[in-house]
Amino acid sequence: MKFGSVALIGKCSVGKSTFINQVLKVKLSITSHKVQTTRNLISGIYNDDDSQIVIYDTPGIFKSMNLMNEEMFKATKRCLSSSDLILFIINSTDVMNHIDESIIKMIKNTDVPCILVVNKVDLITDEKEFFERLNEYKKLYDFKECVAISALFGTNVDLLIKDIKDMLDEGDPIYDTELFTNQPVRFLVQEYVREKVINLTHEEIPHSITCVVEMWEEKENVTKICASIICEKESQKPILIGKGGHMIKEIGSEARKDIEELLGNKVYLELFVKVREDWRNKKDLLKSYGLYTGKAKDEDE
Ligand SMILES: Nc1nc2c(ncn2[C@@H]2O[C@H](COP(=O)(O)OP(=O)(O)O)[C@@H](O)[C@H]2O)c(=O)[nH]1
Ligand SMILES: [Mg+2]
Repeated sequence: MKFGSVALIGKCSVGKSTFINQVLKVKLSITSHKVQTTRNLISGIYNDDDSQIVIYDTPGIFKSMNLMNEEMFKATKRCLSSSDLILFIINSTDVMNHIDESIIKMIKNTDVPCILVVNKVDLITDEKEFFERLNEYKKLYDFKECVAISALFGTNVDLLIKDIKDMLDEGDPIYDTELFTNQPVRFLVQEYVREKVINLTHEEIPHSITCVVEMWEEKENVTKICASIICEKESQKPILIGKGGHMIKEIGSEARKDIEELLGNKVYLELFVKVREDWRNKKDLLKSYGLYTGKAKDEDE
């Protein structure tokens, strides 16, 4: 039996969350074409007959550093050094830039072996150019392995899993093999709502909100959930509610479909919008939203 943990790292939108969902065959990590969707370290658990692999989807690296982003960055660093294997995911059509270079630096700072995963191979049009771009990465670091996949379509994902298993040590599972995550269901529900907001709104809204489940009640044949969408300015409230409540209704009905699929039960979802001024810079609020661990303080400073 193989057991180990694997951390995913890579620029925004390379397909880390799509990969974890493809491996687990469930929607664990929310995805969007907009940058900076993943905020927490999300761990998924892959189980098969001869292995258990804990996969961490990291939030990655950011340009702007508010308190929330700083926390996410530190959590990412901790996660990389404490895992057994790192998957550095790149997009086959991207050109290497300074963010990739800083990621490679982070990888070098750990003693953890790393596989270079080239995602979105379905988008390659010019192979020669592709191999040239790939060489730029390979020059900077001696990756244990390089695997080309399409996380969206599932191409070569099984091959990659096999490579991962080959590189992990023998060990017994530590989680129940029926589980696909150690995240509470409540967290997933909050994330589903947040995904709908990200996909339905524009500009600063996607980054300025978070979602909190306030009430959860199991009734006969239906799960009743009340949740708040927290925004950071009074002016964002009418955007989230929309004309005649149109936006909040659409967010709610889209999220409800996903939650029903997750729970396998009928769901009644009620959403509210609340304003918490500048919440992304307030430690207490970040803590209560599960976005601040406080651990970072003692290590890196
Ligand atoms: N064409 C294509 N698109 C992909 C693939 N993997 C992910 N995407 C898309 O890329 C976008 C970003 O994916 P996401 O998983 O959120 O990226 P993350 O920021 O690295 O977690 C989404 O719109 C995905 O549907 C792939 O293999 N092929
Ligand atoms: Mg993501």
